[in-house]
Amino acid sequence: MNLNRFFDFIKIKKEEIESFEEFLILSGFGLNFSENIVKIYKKGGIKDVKNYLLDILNGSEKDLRIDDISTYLFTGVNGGGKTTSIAKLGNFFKERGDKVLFIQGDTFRTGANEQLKIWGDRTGIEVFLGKRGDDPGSVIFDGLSYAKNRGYTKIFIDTAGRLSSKKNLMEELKKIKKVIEKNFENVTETILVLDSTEGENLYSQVDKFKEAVDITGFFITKIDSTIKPGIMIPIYEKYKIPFLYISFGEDLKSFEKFDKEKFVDLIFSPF
Ligand SMILES: Nc1nc2c(ncn2[C@@H]2O[C@H](COP(=O)(O)OP(=O)(O)OP(=O)(O)O)[C@@H](O)[C@H]2O)c(=O)[nH]1
Ligand SMILES: [Mg+2]
Repeated sequence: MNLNRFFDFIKIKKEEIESFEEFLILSGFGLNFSENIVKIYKKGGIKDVKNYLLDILNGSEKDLRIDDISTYLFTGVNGGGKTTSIAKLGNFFKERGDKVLFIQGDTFRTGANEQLKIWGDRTGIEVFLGKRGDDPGSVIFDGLSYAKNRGYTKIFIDTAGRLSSKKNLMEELKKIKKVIEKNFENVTETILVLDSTEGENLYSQVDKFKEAVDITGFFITKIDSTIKPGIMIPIYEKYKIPFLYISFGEDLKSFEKFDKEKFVDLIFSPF
């Protein structure tokens, strides 16, 4: 469906209600949610729809928590954008003058160390690496000890991408968080990266990751590559886990704080 056409339709043509519903479903809202929105649209038009969505998103904006020594644990499925998001946020703090360290807890994937190292070189951020095949918990333990001894204040911990259906990998993640919290301060934020191109798969991802490690915030990625941004709204309605950031490209600057008004506008804008 051509979204520009939908945009004309916003200027109200009643007979196009059906394509409005189709647009909503294609935008990731899901069937029930879309039907409900259509009802609201019929009563009051697009302005009411936007207000309805904004109401649902009450409380969805969250500032990243900052402690004296902050540790940010990034989790998510394979290829969702964990490492890139760490690079972006780390670079933001580095430019602000903070002492930033990246720790590579992905000891599994070939090239994981090299990839984080490249981001480290590009941003001037130090990277703590283990060896491929090492236990991720012990690499992270060593990395955090290293950080503590050298006065790092913003520590980003990367983890291997894992399918949420793989029970042993979810157990590994649990263990990683336990190792950190037993030996150091509590993790400041446990962030789940939500690849917005994943659509309805995101439900089972959130279910499994939050069960394993109690997610404190989402980092939305690839909003530039999806036609389904709407999914984030029922996701918030269901889980009430706030959104920290949203990213819209591969380079270091392509991200910003999540803003619910901007987000709702984005859903209803042509691209
Ligand atoms: N278009 C677009 N691409 C993105 C965005 N964020 C990340 N990517 C790309 O997505 C791909 C995967 O990103 P990574 O950061 O390597 O993902 P990951 O979750 O660390 O992947 P694994 O460690 O293999 O699980 C890369 O090609 C990134 O450049 C985004 O916001 N928009
Ligand atoms: Mg990665």
